Amino acid sequence: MAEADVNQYKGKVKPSWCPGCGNYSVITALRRAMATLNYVPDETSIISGIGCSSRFPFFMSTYGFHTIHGRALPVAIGHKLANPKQNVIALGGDGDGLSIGGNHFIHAGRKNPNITYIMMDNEIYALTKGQCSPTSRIGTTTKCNPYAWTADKINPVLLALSFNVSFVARSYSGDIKQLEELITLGLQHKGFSFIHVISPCVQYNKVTSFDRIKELVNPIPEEHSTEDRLDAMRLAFDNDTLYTGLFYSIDKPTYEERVDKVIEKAKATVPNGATVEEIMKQFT
Ligand SMILES: Cc1ncc(C[n+]2csc(CCOP(=O)(O)OP(=O)(O)O)c2C)c(N)n1
Ligand code: SF4
Ligand SMILES: [Mg+2]
Repeated sequence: MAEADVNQYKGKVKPSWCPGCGNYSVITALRRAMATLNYVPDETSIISGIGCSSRFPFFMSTYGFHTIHGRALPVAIGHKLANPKQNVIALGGDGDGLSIGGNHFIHAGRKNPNITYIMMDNEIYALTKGQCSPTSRIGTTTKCNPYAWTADKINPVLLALSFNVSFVARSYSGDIKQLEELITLGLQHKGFSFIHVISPCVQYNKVTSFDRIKELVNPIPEEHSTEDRLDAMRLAFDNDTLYTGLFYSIDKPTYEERVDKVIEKAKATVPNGATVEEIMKQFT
């Protein structure tokens, strides 16, 4: 089948991120991945929280939902359950997904809904002009923390691996080709696919710049088995190297499959046309 036209995914609103923002690479890579997989805009929903990165749905021609801060994942999961044929992509920033939405990230991963989650990590709250986030490095100074940030950073890849997310990858905005490949794989994965993207903010985070990240990134060694969770954790744990590529990918039942099984079981015990009272009798 011929590859779809990438331009069909462009929304009516042009991206309004600052020139040089890492998020431009993410939107380009996602549109290309969707074209490769022949995604139909009407059959795709992009659901975000709040933040610079979360403005994303406005810039796409798909269905979109710009929810509230930290709530992209529960809305995306509900949407997928109600409409399982829809391609559902949740996305947002490090603040959105690890501060206020941190709880949802953990519980979404455990359930394994068949959705993709892209976290654009600039190690800062950018929309609100530069407060430190859960991925800011200890000692970071910003206008809001003029002396030093005092907490250790969260490692999103290690966190996802700790609760057995079924697909875990990392890339960065300076490598669109790799980003596109990983997003394509993530979209094809059956289950929760988490793609952590180091996506520098050129305005409010001078520490995590493209140049600095370029020095730290390295592809995951070829001998790594993507079914080996412990080895994936060891690679993610390395603080001197930011490994990029596919850390982990396994097959396990999705949330929709698990819920369907429960519905089937319940239906089998209830005669057709039973009243609520008759159903309740089973439990008394
Ligand atoms: C309930 C709630 N709390 C706080 C805010 C303020 N707020 C908006 S965006 C944001 C953080 C954005 O950081 P991140 O999610 O990393 O996105 P970025 O702008 O860096 O892409 C905060 C704290 C809000 N909009 N709603
Ligand atoms: S403030 Fe930072 S994250 Fe927001 S659009 Fe500008 S460069 Fe991107
Ligand atoms: Mg951020």
